[in-house]
Amino acid sequence: MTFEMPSVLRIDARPVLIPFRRSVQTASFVIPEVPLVLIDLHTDDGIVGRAYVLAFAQWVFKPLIACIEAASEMISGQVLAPINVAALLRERMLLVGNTGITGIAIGGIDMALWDAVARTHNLPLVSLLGGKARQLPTYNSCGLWLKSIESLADEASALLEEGGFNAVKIRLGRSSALDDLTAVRVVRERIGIDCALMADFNQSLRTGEAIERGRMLDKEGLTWIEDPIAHDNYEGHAKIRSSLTTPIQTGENFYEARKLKRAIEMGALDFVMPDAALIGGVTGWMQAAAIADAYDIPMSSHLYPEFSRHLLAVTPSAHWLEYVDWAAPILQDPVRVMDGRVIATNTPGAGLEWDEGSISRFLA
Ligand code: SMN
Ligand code: MG
Repeated sequence: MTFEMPSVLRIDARPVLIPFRRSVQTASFVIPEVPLVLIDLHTDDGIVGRAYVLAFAQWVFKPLIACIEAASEMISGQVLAPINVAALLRERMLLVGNTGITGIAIGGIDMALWDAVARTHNLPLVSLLGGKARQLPTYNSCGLWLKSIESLADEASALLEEGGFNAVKIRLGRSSALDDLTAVRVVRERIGIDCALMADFNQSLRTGEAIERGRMLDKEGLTWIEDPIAHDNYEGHAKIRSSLTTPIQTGENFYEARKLKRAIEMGALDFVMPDAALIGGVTGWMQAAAIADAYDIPMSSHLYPEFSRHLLAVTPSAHWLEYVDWAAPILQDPVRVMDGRVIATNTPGAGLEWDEGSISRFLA
């Protein structure tokens, strides 16, 4: 018996703007509503691979969709082979660059390609990748934004209750370092010592300041300090890391696995948390997972819980899954968290089925 893979016909991209339950406010950016671009990759045997990407801001819709549509023309007629198609796209976009909007487009298309391959073989993505679904430790990242300190304790309790979580992430980088310390203590007092507490500065500090603030926080039992300074300042990360005992987490801005290797070699991080889209989709994630494994670096996910539940299950040094519910309103079967754990779906693909009724309401 022979098997012939289908070919790519075209990619459709649609913008949606979904309200947040708690809108994103960090020390370096604000996102008032969730701007997603939905990707439908059609094959010539009728299978549709699906993924969405976060556009970060509404103005990004136009150039991102233009980029996905250009990519659609570049790969139309190609056999459904994500590794080869991703290489082709990278080659065609080499001179423009593979970061930023083009990087998001390449990653999103790669995810949709893998979803289509898994659907073609009638397998959940985790099985296609050779793994088995398992319960993944998950933290709730849907709140504790840079808001008034008075609201944090109650919000922390609410976040834990939402899915039986025992881990949450707080955002830091207030103008006063003491206020950050107070915010962490207020949340810790409420959640107790047995709950994991992650802290994200969203790249808002300079190296010296990060060392000072890091030292103030070093005895607070944080699981990690994330992105204290500009994401590509590896020298600075290394200095901070050697001055603190709290592990340094970074990587949500890595646009290819090679950046991880370089950051590790420069001593910039203890933990890494690639973003499934930015790192280059499933293809880029698997390359990053191999590097993290080789250097024994615990690897968590950034956003995209729908794909990440499959990917972390085949990541040798898997650490934490970041849970956000931002795409839930447009999905027929949103990610389910039970006892603070998430498990890969057992339907074909990554488990994304659009709720077309809600999509028509949120179409931008
Ligand atoms: C973050 C990144 C991008 C959008 C929203 C929030 C944040 C995280 O850095 O790690 O969740
Ligand atoms: Mg972050």
